[in-house]
Amino acid sequence: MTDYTPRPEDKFSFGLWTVGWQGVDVFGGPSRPLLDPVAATEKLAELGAAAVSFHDDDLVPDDATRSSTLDRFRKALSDTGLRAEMVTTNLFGHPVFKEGALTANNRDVRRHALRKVLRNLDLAAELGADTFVMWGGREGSEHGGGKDVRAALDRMVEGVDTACQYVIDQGYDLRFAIEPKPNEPRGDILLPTIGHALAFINELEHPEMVGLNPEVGHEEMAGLNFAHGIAQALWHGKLFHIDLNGQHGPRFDQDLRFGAGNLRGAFWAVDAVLGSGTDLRYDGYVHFDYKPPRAEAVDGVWESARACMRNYLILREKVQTFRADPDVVAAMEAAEVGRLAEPTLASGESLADLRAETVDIEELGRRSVGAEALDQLAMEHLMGVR
Ligand SMILES: [Mn+2]
Repeated sequence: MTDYTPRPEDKFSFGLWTVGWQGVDVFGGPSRPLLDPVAATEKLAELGAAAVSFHDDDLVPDDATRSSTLDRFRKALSDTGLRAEMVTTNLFGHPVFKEGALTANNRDVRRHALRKVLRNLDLAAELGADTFVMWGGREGSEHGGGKDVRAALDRMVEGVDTACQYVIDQGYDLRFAIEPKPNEPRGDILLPTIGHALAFINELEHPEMVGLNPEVGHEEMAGLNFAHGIAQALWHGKLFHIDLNGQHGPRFDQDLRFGAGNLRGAFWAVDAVLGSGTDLRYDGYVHFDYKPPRAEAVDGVWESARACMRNYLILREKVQTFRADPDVVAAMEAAEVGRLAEPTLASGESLADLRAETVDIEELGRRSVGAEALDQLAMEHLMGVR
């Protein structure tokens, strides 16, 4: 048992736009004052974060203040010891992107989007970020006939390939991470899930440079299992980054603090991040992308940021205690969980041997699988009675 105080080695990271969200939603204007990115960085450091991330427009919204803001931000990073580990480009806020950015029907818009990405790659490299996230919030449509999906995917490939080639040519040490989302703000967004994005990467010129940045709420909005999704991304070697937050099932993007919403899903998400008992784990930054609820004042913003990290640390302890519990080890054994790692065919075994074997399928049909007993142990760890 610890006091769940975040440490630099926990590698917690926050988007500046998370704590900086002023509460503007479709029904109302800002409920909180503008937060200076430098003040946000200093406060996140005080709370125990190790890094921050940002969209170009969060940090440097205009050219007039760009250079002085960057000077202040670099000093804040150096004073606090925080890193800017991830950078992403806002290709959704300005009305110019209302019909898409890299996949807008209008070619001038696409060219502007690409220029904005290239400029931001220079900034990401200059600040020493490892990861460049691409979330195509406006890449989609509300209509059937208004968007040629095949051509849009061609333009998306062109955009990502161009960015990859630029990184290679400049000698930057950056990887790209695509962030899937099914809808919101567009009625339907391209690359809506982890699976769609994984398949898309295969069509790129440099697939080795491109992975995923899956977000809890985005997968759960589509009714999907986040832990399964990131386990598959890890299996493909594509979990380059992660966005943790909370969501209550398929509805609007709630962006709750991590652990709120689907707590059981959060338990299994942390288990998957830690490798689910295997060596295939995620060791990058534990990045939170959430929105402190609009009803909260500034004190509630910092409480929610603190809670994201605290909930992760509590769940990490719960998962580790669960995996180490001798009753769990026995229940896993009874459920034959480990046996799935055994190939179905023995080494050198012929298909004739396989086909010659007979089993009592009625007996196999009656066997105990023990999954409920195992799951109940997990629930009891999560509920704190074990
Ligand atoms: Mn996100």
